[in-house]
Amino acid sequence: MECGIVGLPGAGQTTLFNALTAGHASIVPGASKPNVGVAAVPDPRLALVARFVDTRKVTPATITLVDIPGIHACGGAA
Ligand SMILES: Nc1nc2c(ncn2[C@@H]2O[C@H](COP(=O)(O)OP(=O)(O)OP(=O)(O)O)[C@@H](O)[C@H]2O)c(=O)[nH]1
Ligand SMILES: [Mg+2]
Repeated sequence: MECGIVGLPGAGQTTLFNALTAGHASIVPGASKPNVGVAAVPDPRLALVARFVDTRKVTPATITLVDIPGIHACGGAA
């Protein structure tokens, strides 16, 4: 699954991105390029299921996050 983090400039998208991905993307105002990272999705049920299902590999779920540079608000309705 891929998920975009969208918000107004300076709203905190990159801060949230770093927190979720344990990343170190630069906190620079007015960034022009998106950051892409992967966040683990911990699920305590996975280990329990793996005990009962015969499998060679157990792979936790992940989610790909895209930190989108701040989008300026549009003007009001015409
Ligand atoms: N007080 C407070 N400050 C925050 C919070 N989240 C982010 N900041 C601060 O707000 C500033 C901008 O944070 P960024 O994460 O770079 O914001 P951004 O939305 O990615 O900014 P752009 O990519 O330039 O649009 C930084 O100085 C952060 O430390 C929050 O939840 N509370
Ligand atoms: Mg940012």
